[in-house]
Amino acid sequence: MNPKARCIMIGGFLGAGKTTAVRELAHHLAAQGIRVGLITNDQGCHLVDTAILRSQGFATEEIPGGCFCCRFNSLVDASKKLTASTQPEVIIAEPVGSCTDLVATVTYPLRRFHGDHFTVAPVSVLVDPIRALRAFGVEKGDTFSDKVLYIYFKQIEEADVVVISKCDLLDQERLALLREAMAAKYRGKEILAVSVTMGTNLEAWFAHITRDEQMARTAMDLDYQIYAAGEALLGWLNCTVQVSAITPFDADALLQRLASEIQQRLRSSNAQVAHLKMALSPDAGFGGGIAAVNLVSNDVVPELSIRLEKPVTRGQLILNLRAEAAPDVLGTGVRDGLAAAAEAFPTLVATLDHFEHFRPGKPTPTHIASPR
Ligand SMILES: Nc1nc2c(ncn2[C@@H]2O[C@H](COP(=O)(O)OP(=O)(O)OP(=O)(O)O)[C@@H](O)[C@H]2O)c(=O)[nH]1
Ligand SMILES: [Mg+2]
Repeated sequence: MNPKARCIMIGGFLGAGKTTAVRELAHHLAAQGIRVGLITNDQGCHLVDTAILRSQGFATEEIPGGCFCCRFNSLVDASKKLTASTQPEVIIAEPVGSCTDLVATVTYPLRRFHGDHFTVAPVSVLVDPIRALRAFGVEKGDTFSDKVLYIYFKQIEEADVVVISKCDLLDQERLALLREAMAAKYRGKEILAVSVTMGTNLEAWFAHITRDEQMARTAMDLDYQIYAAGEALLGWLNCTVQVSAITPFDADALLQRLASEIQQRLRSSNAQVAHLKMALSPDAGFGGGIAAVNLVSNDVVPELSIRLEKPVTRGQLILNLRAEAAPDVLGTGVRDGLAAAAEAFPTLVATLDHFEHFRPGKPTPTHIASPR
């Protein structure tokens, strides 16, 4: 048996489908009897992704309070913690979706300084196809400002393998146009198109990242001033809400209603949503399971990605919102949206618990190294 754990990094912009893919890959490996450990990451704390992955029964460590590059030592510590608890043969790590320069600041130092403990897989960067059609100028529609798009395009540039996710959302013609635009900007780059929810083309991608090693290459040029300015345009909000009711309520319906209420308010404030995600876990005594809802842009209907399908009387809701907007705008949208949604459920009491909203700080990586 190989004593080294394989570290698989699945990156990509906010809402690209990383957690959904991590979940699927983890199940795929577990089904073959391979021990898996997961690591989530965020600028704040109280993460929907962690709640979702833990609800699937996977050993999951989270690194809050900064991206992997700025919290490199925490990433190594989290991996060691997983090793001590579950001895995973594969560790799948999901970096925060506003992070780039992962190869120079994370995978290269991981190989160089911790190569005795880890092998490093090619880095995948997931790309939401609807967002990409707009960002690459193939189709018209809402997108982010140039400095945010700078991060978006740099993420794709540093990918070992670019993965167009959610390909079920496009017909062949639009997918071909997107591939053409991407291939023109990133010549020679390996581009796959997959759908995790439909199970399309996953085998080739999973085989690549579970078998091959990351190839050494020169570091990507990155202007940290523009990167920091792009991150600073994003508003971040993480909160937890205690919900309880005398009359049992439908958790799925509550999440959908809340997402719509917040969406309406953000839209009227011109906030460009990158990802609004929520998870509701019923308190112990009501069985396992979790409900989750996602919204990845202003002009789609919120998607109930995990259904609970049973009435709840008490539980904890985690809400994570990232948008191009001032944090105060997000704060008002969430507070007012929560009050409006709660009113629609008789006897429901929703109490805000943890609440943080901010703009991500300037990225200051632990290691800045030149991969060779
Ligand atoms: N149609 C479709 N939707 C998908 C697919 N994969 C993921 N999604 C949806 O995309 C949304 C975002 O998915 P996540 O996996 O949470 O995205 P993420 O990249 O982890 O998001 P952040 O961690 O916030 O950056 C959810 O509504 C998912 O259900 C897919 O293959 N097809
Ligand atoms: Mg995620």
